This record gives sequence, C-alpha cells and structure tokens, in this order.
Amino acid sequence: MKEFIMGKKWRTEECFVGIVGPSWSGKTVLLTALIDHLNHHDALAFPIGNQKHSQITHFEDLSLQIEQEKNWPCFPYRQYRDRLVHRLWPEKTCDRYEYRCSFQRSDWRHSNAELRFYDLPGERLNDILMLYPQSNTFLTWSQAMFQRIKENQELQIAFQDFQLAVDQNRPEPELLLAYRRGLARARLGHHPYISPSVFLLDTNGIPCRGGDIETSIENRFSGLDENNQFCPLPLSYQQTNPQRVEKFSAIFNHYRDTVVVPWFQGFQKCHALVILVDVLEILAGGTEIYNSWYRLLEDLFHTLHLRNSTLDRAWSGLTHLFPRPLRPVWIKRVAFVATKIDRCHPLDRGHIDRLLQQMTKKYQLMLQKDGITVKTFSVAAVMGTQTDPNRPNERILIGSLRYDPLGNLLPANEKQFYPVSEVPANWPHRWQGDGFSFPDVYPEIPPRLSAPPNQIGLNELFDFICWLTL
Ligand SMILES: Nc1nc2c(ncn2[C@@H]2O[C@H](COP(=O)(O)OP(=O)(O)OP(=O)(O)O)[C@@H](O)[C@H]2O)c(=O)[nH]1
Ligand SMILES: [Mg+2]
Repeated sequence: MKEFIMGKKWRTEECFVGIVGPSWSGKTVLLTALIDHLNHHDALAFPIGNQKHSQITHFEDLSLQIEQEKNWPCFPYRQYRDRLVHRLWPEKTCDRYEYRCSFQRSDWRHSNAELRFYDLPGERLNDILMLYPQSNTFLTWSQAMFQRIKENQELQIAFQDFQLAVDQNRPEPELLLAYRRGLARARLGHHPYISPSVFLLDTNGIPCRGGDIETSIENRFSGLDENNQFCPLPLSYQQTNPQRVEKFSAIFNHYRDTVVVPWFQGFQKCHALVILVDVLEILAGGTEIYNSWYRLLEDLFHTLHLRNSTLDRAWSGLTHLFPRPLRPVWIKRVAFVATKIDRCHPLDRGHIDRLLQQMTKKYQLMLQKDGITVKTFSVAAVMGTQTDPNRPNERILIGSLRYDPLGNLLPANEKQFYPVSEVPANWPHRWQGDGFSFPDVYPEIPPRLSAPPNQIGLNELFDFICWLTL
C-alpha cells in the first residue's frame, strides 16, 4: 500500500510533439530511435535530467488508444526498429502517423508524462501555401504559385511550357499536361512547391518514380485522380474563362480540405515542434537547395498558429484548471534540429550547430519575441559511422556505404574507410553542391531488443521537448 501511494503520480504532463521537415530529412528515423530509448531507457546511453542521471520507468505504449480512436494510423515503431536491425532504413513515410506513450521520470516527483508524436510524409509540406490565410483559396494560391515561379530562374524554365499554355488559353487537358511536366522538371531539379503534393506521393502512398520527365508523369495526377486535377490559373482567367476557374476552385477546395487541412489540424494541437534541417544535405546540394529550405521555413512559420499574444501567455499558466479535452493548446517550444550528423567527421560537428544557428536565426528571434522557447540541436538518431582511431585528425570515416560513386545501390557489405568533406564554419555566399560529400551509409543497431541504437544529441532534444513545466 505504502509503495502504491509513493509510486502514485498525481498529475499527467501531456506533450504533443509535431515532427516536421521535408522528405528524407530524417523524421521517421529520429522518432523510431527516440521511442526505442524511452522504451528501454539506460541513463548511461541516454542521459537526461539536470544531473544527467534521471531514469525513465513505467514506459507504456498507448498504441491501442490510437487504434480505438481511428483518427491517425499508429506509428509502426517496432516494424521500423526491426528494419534497422536488418540494416534497412525505415521506408519513406506514405501516410500520417501518431505515436503515443506514457512513462514516469525519476526526477518528476508528482507527475507522469504522456507524449504524443506526429509524423508525416515530408512531401505534404509542399502544399503549405494552401493553408496560409493569404493563399488558401484557389485564386490566391494560384497567384502565390505564379509568384514563386517568377522569383526563381530554374522554376521559370521548368514551367515555361505551362506558362505558354496558360497565355494561349489552351484546352484543359493540354494545360494540365504542361503543368504536370513542369512539376516533373521541378522534381528532377529537387525544388519544393511541387504542389499539389499528390503528384509526388499520392494518397495511396505511391511515390513518383522515374529519372526523366515522361516517366515521372506516367500515372501521376495534379490532383486526387485523373478527373480531379487542377493547376494554378492567373487572375485574368476569372474574366476570360470563369467556368474553368469555378471548376478548379471546387477541386482545389476539396483537395485542401481532405489532404492538407487534416495534418495541419494535428500539428495545430502540438505543444512542441521539432523542425528538422538536414544541414549536410543542404551543403551537398548547393545554394539553390539552401534557398528552398529557407523559403520552406518561412512558409511554415507564416502558416502555423504560434502563441503570440499576452493573453495567450496569461492563459498558459491556467491550462491545468481545465478538464483535459478542453485545455487550450499552443506551441510553446520549437527545436531546430540538424540531423544525420554522424555523416560528417566529429572534428566538424560543432560547425553544424553554427550553420543551423545562422540559417534559423531570423526565425528564432521571431519565435522568442512571441514568448516561445527555441533551441538548436545537432543529432545523429542512429549512428552509421565511426572514426578511424589511428587517424583521429583526418576526415576519414568508417561505415558501410549505400551507393558507389556512380550512384548505384551497394549491398550492406563490409565497412570501409572513406573520406568526407570538411564542414565550413559559415555558409558560403554561393556554392555548388558537388564540392561537399557526406555519403549515405547503412544503419548499425544492436539486434538485442533492449539495446537502443547509439545516438548523438537525441537525449538533449528529448529533455528540451519533455520539460513542459518551464
Ligand atoms: N547516417 C544517418 N542517416 C540517417 C539518419 N537518419 C536518417 N538517415 C538517412 O536519411 C534517410 C531518410 O530518413 P527518414 O527518417 O526516412 O526521413 P523522413 O524525413 O521520415 O522522410 P519522409 O518519410 O520521406 O518524409 C534514411 O533512409 C537514411 O538514409 C541518421 O541518424 N544517420
Ligand atoms: Mg518518414
């Protein structure tokens, strides 16, 4: 009885966490590794709390609750962990997912914690303009899309046939085909704003494949299906072709409400946002890729409702007075996270945080001004590399490379020594991606179920998002 009373926690600290980032930024791997560490907590491998020796106990997977609610599908953590054991990264995410768990912390005397995580396919971020109040109708979205194309030389080239088809008021099938070809060119050039994002990943989870334009557009639609496609149209169309505008508006509204709004609503309920920035991928991509990520961050902050008034702040102290379902929720913490830092040499890992700081400074200041706590982290959720103990000062790593120099997939073979680039201390003003190389490697995790993967920085990120009462 005494034990029962001593072990009883009187309050539940809830924290809903949205993990956001473009496709391939490392969201699913990060969440899989984090859950594994919480589930099998070892204070030495995953030090948390002020003294860095707090312990997580009474971990409970609450997937059953999610299944019963039938709202979001449940994040398949165990399946992803098993893939990692077999040296396969998790599959790319094709649906939205939720994971829910509860646990106690030895440094929390009176509360236990309930955490909910939300993971999405990164492609859906491309539709973010559809949520922004200034571009959430068909005509305003169209205007915003044309503006984005106008501002970027490469996009202008990608969409020049489409622009011509619009100017010549071509029939609808020609217009849609020209737009799909533009989307395919933008995809091959790794540009964002491939919207509607179902062109890249349809609602059945089938991704766009193909290394050339014609294969990329095969069986791909600029909308939910062949009969429900739309493309941006200029304002002048309202006078010259009102029926087409009306038709596309109806299709756009349906798409926005069924594909885009539901994920947004999930994120709107979050207390913390984890925004992933693949700094090494950006370095290896060049200035264009940096600019795309930068614009995406801008759009994200324009769209999400953040706590931004004195009244909001006053409310935040009173939320515990409300019954749980009625508690007001807003984002209180934002973590900017550079991922996959095991792909560069330990000598340079300090520079990654510096680059992340430089890239996100504007948004950090904006968030802090709104009373939101912000921090940057450099994380390797699952280590795939080691350093050469005999050459600690040379930029040589040991790992099992996934691709040969021609881009052909290699089997998960023996490890090899390979060179990596030096990470600069500051972002260059202009650079070509081919000057940097941080090769993709196969993952390494212990097959034993209670042994989570080696990580860097994930524990600090967890402490930041979990420390709700501050
Ligand atoms: N070395 C290393 N590679 C990683 C790590 N995390 C992710 N990766 C690599 O990045 C790829 C994408 O990771 P995911 O977690 O699937 O990316 P995502 O953001 O969920 O992507 P979508 O599901 O497409 O939105 C993986 O297949 C790995 O190749 C990491 O911690 N270390
Ligand atoms: Mg994913």
